[in-house]
Amino acid sequence: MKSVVHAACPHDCPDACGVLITIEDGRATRIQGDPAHPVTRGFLCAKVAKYLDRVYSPDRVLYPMRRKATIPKGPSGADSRNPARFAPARENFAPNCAADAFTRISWDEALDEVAHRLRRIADDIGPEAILPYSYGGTLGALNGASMDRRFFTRLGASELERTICSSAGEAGLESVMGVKLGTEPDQFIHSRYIIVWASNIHGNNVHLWPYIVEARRKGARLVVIDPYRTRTAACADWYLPINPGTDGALALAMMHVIIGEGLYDADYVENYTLGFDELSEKVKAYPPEHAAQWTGIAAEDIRKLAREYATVRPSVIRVNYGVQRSDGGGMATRAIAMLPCIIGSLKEVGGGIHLSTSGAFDLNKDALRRPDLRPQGLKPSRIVNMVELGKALNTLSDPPLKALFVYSSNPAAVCPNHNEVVRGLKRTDLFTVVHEQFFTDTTDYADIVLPATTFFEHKDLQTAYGHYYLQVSDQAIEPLGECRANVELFRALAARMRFDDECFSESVDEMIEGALASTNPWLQGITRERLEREGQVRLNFAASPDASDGQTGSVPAPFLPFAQGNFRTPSGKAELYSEAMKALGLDPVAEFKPPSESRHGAEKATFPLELLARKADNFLNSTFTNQPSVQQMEAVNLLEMHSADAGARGIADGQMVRVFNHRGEIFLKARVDGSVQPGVVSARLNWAKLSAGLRNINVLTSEKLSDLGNSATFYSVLVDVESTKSFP
Ligand SMILES: Nc1nc2c(c(=O)[nH]1)N[C@H]1C(S)=C(S)[C@@H](COP(=O)(O)OP(=O)(O)OC[C@H]3O[C@@H](n4cnc5c(=O)[nH]c(N)nc54)[C@H](O)[C@@H]3O)O[C@H]1N2
Ligand SMILES: Nc1nc2c(c(=O)[nH]1)N[C@H]1C(S)=C(S)[C@@H](COP(=O)(O)OP(=O)(O)OC[C@H]3O[C@@H](n4cnc5c(=O)[nH]c(N)nc54)[C@H](O)[C@@H]3O)O[C@H]1N2
Ligand code: SF4
Ligand SMILES: [Mo]
Repeated sequence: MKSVVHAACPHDCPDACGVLITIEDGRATRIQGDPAHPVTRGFLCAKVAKYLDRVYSPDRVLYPMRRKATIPKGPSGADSRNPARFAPARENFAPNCAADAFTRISWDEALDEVAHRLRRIADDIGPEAILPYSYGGTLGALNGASMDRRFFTRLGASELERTICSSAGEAGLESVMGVKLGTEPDQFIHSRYIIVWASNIHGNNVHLWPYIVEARRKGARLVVIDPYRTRTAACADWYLPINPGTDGALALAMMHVIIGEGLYDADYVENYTLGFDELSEKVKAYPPEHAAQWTGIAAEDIRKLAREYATVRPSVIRVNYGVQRSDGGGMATRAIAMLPCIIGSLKEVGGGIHLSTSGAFDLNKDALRRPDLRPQGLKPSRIVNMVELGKALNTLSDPPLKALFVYSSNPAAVCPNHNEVVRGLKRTDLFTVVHEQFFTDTTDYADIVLPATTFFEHKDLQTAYGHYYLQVSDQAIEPLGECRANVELFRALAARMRFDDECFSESVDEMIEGALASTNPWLQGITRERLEREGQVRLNFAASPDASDGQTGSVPAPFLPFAQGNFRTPSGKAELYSEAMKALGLDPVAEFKPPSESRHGAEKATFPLELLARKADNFLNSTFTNQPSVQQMEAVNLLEMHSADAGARGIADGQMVRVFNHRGEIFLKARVDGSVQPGVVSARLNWAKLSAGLRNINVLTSEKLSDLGNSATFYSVLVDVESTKSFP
């Protein structure tokens, strides 16, 4: 029997694609992009197009496992033979050797043991000795954050501050606009000037590209601002390589020009912004000549960029999270978010700014997460920042962490200061549970490994952060082996812990309905049944009185939420001056300070080169890195560097190098190909156990938090490089 199921890709990606899965006799035989999804348009990225290989991989975790008493924590068996070296890994890499460290147990045994250990830790030391750790494995509304939150809240565990990705930028954007809304992808067709700012469109947001292509066919110009020459930069009309972490200076200098030359929209500024006078005063300190020293972009180019951006209309900014992975990333995003406010492009179809659209999906999160389950009488729970996992595992006291429960995340690969994370994970007195699809870097440190479903194997509700379509993702196949979805795992654990609150027995459909029961008008008329019937439904912007969106026939009118102000800030205006920023001890307008770990920063004397510890175009953070068919598409274990820096160190293309700083060292192969400027080197995220010495790029990155939002600073790292012949 053959059938086709509509699902939605739950990976941490703005595109949130509609997916069609063909099922024959209970087995998935084909995956394709849903042609009916207006943004997916029938195609998938290269990695998810190969998803059958992932679902049916021989390397899946299929059963609960317990570490063998004789096997110490850490990569073991064949893994420690230094699997990958510089070759794509398949012949050397046998992830299931990791499985040799474990013995298969039943779900009953696993649940009993986990419940027993957690209960004992909670009773003897206190529930705050337990830390859940999850992030972007699935962005499904249910499996991402519902039953798990209920469980840990009811338990009184320490709370994880989930800010490893985007919170600095979000805080920066929200400080100006009050909400995360962005230019809808199809409006890009109407743009005539497109600035792609710290955004790797071909790698991380590929479904925006067709709209940009269409705009360019009609004459739009594409400008890319990125320290790394991405594929998008390579095909831009104008590529501006910027020094990492200096975007705040560029944005302030652009506003210097726009305001100084009277290119701003006086009417929009007058009616819908707050603090224009203070901003005008502030930007006087940022003439292009000044910004040029930091950014590495010539003053004349900054002037030209500012003038073109303000006058070639509509102009739009696709800013992404690359800007905010540095010390001053929140402030930089704040400054960039001011640009469309002063030129008034938020009222134009094809104008505005797009960082994220996630603020539009105002699901009933409390219904999903149930913060009210926290036992009465407990003090507010301790908050542990996920970026600082190493520090937390090694130094927290009162109480120290005694149990770590990891799901939907691979902290032993993605967390900064990897050596410290690993030191903590190796603690023999730490009880670690990992719920996973694969034997990752993190399962190498687990006491108990539990098998997790892929999105083919469970149902969920899917929002997006790059468009405005909500979807139900249907279950396509039965779970493989004994895999369980996050929702089912925490439901079962709650029962084992004898949490008898009714919400632990809510069905998946009831949970979806609970999430949709929101007072937000944009969700009006969107029911579970309708989502199941239609696959994807655009948010109901017509129902909102404050958006200038009226449904005209069957064609939705363009969504221009800020055309007449309506910012969700305290003042209701775009806040170019912000009391909230002032209260945080930050400049209430905006300012630029070089990241401390940069060539202009306080730590400039430590190491000479700035490292971009970037994502890989064909992986998704550390996901997909172990999949042979995906590995074939990605060059791994490379250090990209400029010929000037390579030459000065006697390094030739293809040679082995040691990359190091005070936190650690890794061994990579030099590639001297012009993707970075002098003074900058770049390497990509991968599994540690697929890299020489079993260490990945995060041995070099810092736990330092950003200025806003307590986010990570993966792109503010100083290192040095030397050629080497010996490596571990
Ligand atoms: N293929 C693929 N897709 C992904 C991911 C992946 O790993 N692989 N990850 C997903 C996730 S979790 C996220 S958060 C999104 C993120 O997607 P993006 O926001 O696009 O994130 P990044 O790749 O971190 O950064 C984007 C670009 O910013 C550049 N950049 C770095 N520092 C600076 C700087 O200081 N200034 C400027 N102007 N540019 C800078 C980088 O070189 C990069 O090309 O993508 C998602 N999609
Ligand atoms: N050097 C460097 N480090 C980075 C970044 C960078 O750009 N450079 N990017 C950072 C960013 S932006 C982010 S968002 C983080 C991402 O950090 P993570 O969210 O940890 O991302 P992934 O590496 O994709 O790991 C997700 C894991 O969840 C598993 N998984 C998938 N679905 C499910 C599920 O339904 N249930 C369970 N239990 N598990 C599941 C996958 O198999 C995978 O191993 O990494 C950060 N780390
Ligand atoms: S990872 Fe992104 S582009 Fe690829 S299928 Fe999923 S949502 Fe679409
Ligand atoms: Mo992310």
